[in-house]
Amino acid sequence: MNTSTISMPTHAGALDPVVEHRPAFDETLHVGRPNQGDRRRLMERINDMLDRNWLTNNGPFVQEFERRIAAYVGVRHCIAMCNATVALEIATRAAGLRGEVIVPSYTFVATAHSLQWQEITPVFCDIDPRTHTIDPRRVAELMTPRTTGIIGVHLWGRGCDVEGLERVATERGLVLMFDAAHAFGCSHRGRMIGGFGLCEVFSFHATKFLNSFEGGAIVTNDDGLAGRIRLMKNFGFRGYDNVNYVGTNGKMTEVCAAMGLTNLESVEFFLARNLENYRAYREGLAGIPGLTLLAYDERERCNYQYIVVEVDAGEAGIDRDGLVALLHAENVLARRYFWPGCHNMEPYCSYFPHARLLLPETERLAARVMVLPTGTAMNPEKVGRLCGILRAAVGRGG
Ligand code: T4K
Repeated sequence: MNTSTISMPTHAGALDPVVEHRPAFDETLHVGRPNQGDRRRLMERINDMLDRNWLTNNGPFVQEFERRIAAYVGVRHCIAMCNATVALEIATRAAGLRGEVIVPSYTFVATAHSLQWQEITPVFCDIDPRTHTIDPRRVAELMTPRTTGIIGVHLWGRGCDVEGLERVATERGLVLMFDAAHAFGCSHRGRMIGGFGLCEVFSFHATKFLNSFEGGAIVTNDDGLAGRIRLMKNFGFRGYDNVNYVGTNGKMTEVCAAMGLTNLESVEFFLARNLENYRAYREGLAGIPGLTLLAYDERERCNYQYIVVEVDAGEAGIDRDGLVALLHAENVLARRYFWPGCHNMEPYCSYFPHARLLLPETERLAARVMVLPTGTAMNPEKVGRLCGILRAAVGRGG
C-alpha cells in the first residue's frame, strides 16, 4: 500500500504533518457496476428507434425483448415493465393478493414495499441460514385468516425452496409467486427460474446481470394473469379509448428494450466473466479464517452476479462492518446487503416492533454478510489483490 506525507489543517488551523492513506485501488470498485454489451449494436438500435419515431407504448423492441426473454426462460408470457418494483406491485394486484402476504425480511426493501404500497401487510418470515432464503417450515407459523399469498425470493440468484413453499401454498390454498430480481439466467433443480409459482418477477436494473438501464418483467404461464397484467401496466386500456380496469403506467420504453436486447446478446460473455471472478474469489479467500464465500452449485445454471461473504467476527478477529470500512478506505465499495433486514426499516419497525424476536436467523445473517464487486468491470487480477487485502486484515485481526 502506498503512503505519502501531506499537510492537513488541524482544528486549530495550524498545519500538522499527517500521513495520507493512498487507497490500494486508484479507481473505485463497485458492487453492481453495469455490464454493457456491444455499444455499436445499441447505437444502431437507438438510431432505428429514432428513425421509426416510436419511443414507447409497446413498440417493436419491447415486443422483441418480451419474445426473447420468454423463449430464454421457457415460459408462455413475458410482460416487460419499467422496473421490478412496479412489476411486483402489478403482479400481486393482478393475482388478487390482499390482507397479509408472507415474505422474507432478508431481501431488498422493494419486495416489502411493493406490498405495503398497496396496503397489503408484509408478514416477515425467517430464513434458512444455509440458503439465505425463506424457510418454508416457518411460513406455516405465520399464517392467519388474512393470509392470501407467499412471495419467495431467489436471493443471490439461488433458487429458494420452491418445493417446500409449493407444499405449504397448496395445503392452505395460497397464491405463490417469486421475486426473481436476482435470478435471470439461473436454474433450480435443472429448470429455468421464471416458470415457478403463479408468476415470477425479474429485475433488469442497471446493476443486474442483465440490464435494460432500468427495467423488469413478469413471466408466467397463466394466460388470464398475463392478460390482466397487460391491462394494468397500460392504465387499464383495452383498445384506444376503452378503459375497464384500474391500471397504472408500468411500461418499458423502447430505449430500455434496445439496451436489454443488446445485452441479452452478450449474456454468455457476462456469465463467463462472473464465473471467472467467482472462481478467483474462491481461490483468493480459501483458508482465510472466519470468511466464508457463498457457494453456487455449478451443476445449476447460475449468473454468479453476487459475491457474498459471511464474516465470523470471532474467528476473523474483525467484524463485518470493520472489514467493509477497511475496504472502503481502499476504494472497494463493498456492500452490506441486505442489512438491517426490512423488519428493522421504517415503517415496518414501527408497525411490528417485536418482529425481530421471530427472525433470529435474519438478524444474525444480516450482521455478517458483505457483498464484493464482480461483473465485467472486475477481473481475476483485481479479485486477487482484493482478497490479499482481506487476508492481511484478518491476519492482523483488523
Ligand atoms: N427485489 C429484489 C430482491 C431486489 O434486489 C431488487 C433490487 C428489487 C426487487 C427491485 O428491482 P428494481 O425496481 O430496482 O428493478 C441496487 C439496485 O438499485 C436495486 O435494483 C437492487 N435490487 C439492489 C440490490 O441494488 P442500491 O441502492 O444498492 O444501488 P446503488 O445506487 O447504491 O448502486 C450500487 C452500486 O452500483 C454503487 O456502488 C454504484 C454502482 N452503479 C450503480 C448504477 C445505478 C454504477 O456503477 N452505475 C450505475 O449506473 O440498489
